[in-house]
Amino acid sequence: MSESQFRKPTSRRAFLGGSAAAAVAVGAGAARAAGPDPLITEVQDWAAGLGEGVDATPYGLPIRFEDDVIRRNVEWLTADTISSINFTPIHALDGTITPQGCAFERHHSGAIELRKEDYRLMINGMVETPLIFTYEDLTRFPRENHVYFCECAANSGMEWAGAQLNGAQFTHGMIHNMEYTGVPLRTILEEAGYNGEGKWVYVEGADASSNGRSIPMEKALDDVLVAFKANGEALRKEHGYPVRLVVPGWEGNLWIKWLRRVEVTDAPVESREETSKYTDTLADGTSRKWTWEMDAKSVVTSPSPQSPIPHGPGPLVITGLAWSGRGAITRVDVSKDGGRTWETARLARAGEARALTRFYLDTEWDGSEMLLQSRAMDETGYVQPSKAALREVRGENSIYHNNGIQTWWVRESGEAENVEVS
Ligand SMILES: Nc1nc2c(c(=O)[nH]1)N[C@H]1C(S)=C(S)[C@@H](COP(=O)(O)O)O[C@H]1N2
Ligand SMILES: [Mo]
Repeated sequence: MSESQFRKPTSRRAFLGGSAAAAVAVGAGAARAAGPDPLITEVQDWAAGLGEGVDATPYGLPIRFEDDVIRRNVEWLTADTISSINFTPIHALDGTITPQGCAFERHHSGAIELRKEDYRLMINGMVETPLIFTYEDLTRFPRENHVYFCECAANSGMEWAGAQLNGAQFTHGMIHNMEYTGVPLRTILEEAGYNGEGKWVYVEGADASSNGRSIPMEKALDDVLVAFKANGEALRKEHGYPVRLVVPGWEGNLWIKWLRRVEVTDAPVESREETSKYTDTLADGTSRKWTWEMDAKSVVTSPSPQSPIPHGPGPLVITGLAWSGRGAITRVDVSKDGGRTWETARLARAGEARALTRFYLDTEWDGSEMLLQSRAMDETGYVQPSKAALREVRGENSIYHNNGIQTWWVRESGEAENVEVS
């Protein structure tokens, strides 16, 4: 757009300085201007010419002012980016649905490109009729829509030994929450003549790693989906285009991307991904195995280290996310004093089973420092534990399933830091 012929404020910076000095804080954070505000009294660039036409953006990206709302990786963790992980910018999102474009990725051998036309899904093993489905075949079965979170079991895994990564994106960002469209795995197993004999399914992807995992038949017949859409559109390449498995409430590693085969078996396969990985060794040398369900967990997303408080004392919205692999979140409490006292937060909507729940604590900040925490409860009565309580049971050798209570030390300046309280 060309320069406007109308008078503009000399510079945006000068304007911001002047405005801040002229504004008087009133009531709920609103400002009463002491002098004329050029943003109101002057014709601005955006009103002095034409905007873009509808042919400019056939498929839209976020406006450039939001270009810091992106996936990030942790460099020391990501020496090899092919077999690696990045993190959802949960500190900058609101609501519960994660846009695919910034939803964390975890690949064992990189994100592959697989055309729908080349897609095949094989059902074999203990079924009457082994079958092969094309993508189009899958779209002819009755389908369902559900919102579920997908959390990598290693989410918060770097925090077992103590507070380490400085930001909710890094400590809790191996999670996303989408609306999936797909066919129940049960429907497809029945189509192949599953007769109740096989007790497990072994599921694997078309990528070089295959990421094979065993799933007990009870779960496979319950709520597992063979999904081909997320948030209304095709899965993105990095999330398994054209078809991925959705295993509600269970660790992300079971959510096979580029799903190519489901084998009905009478016993688990004991693959790499379910023995040497995704198993936690306890202090006494024994190991926890088959830890499929993700325990109830929560985190304050703002304020947090990447989302400091940008204003002084007065009204403050504290917000965060809570979830449980066992069902719906029923309550979230927030503490400002490191867990000594708790206030019950407001849930934006009633908790839904195995999906993210957004909570808010609309509060008055007196400007003093806070040790902010959140604590989730789910419909089974489970209460999110402290990190100390978790370590007592699990020791410090674990990587996976760290659902301990997170603490942010919020300073008087509004800046926040990852800490632990004892
Ligand atoms: N085929 C295949 N499926 C896979 C993986 C993989 O590397 N290959 N990674 C798994 C892991 S460990 C996780 S946490 C989730 C991550 O899903 P996302 O990349 O869509 O966030 O996918 C799982 N499914
Ligand atoms: Mo994972």
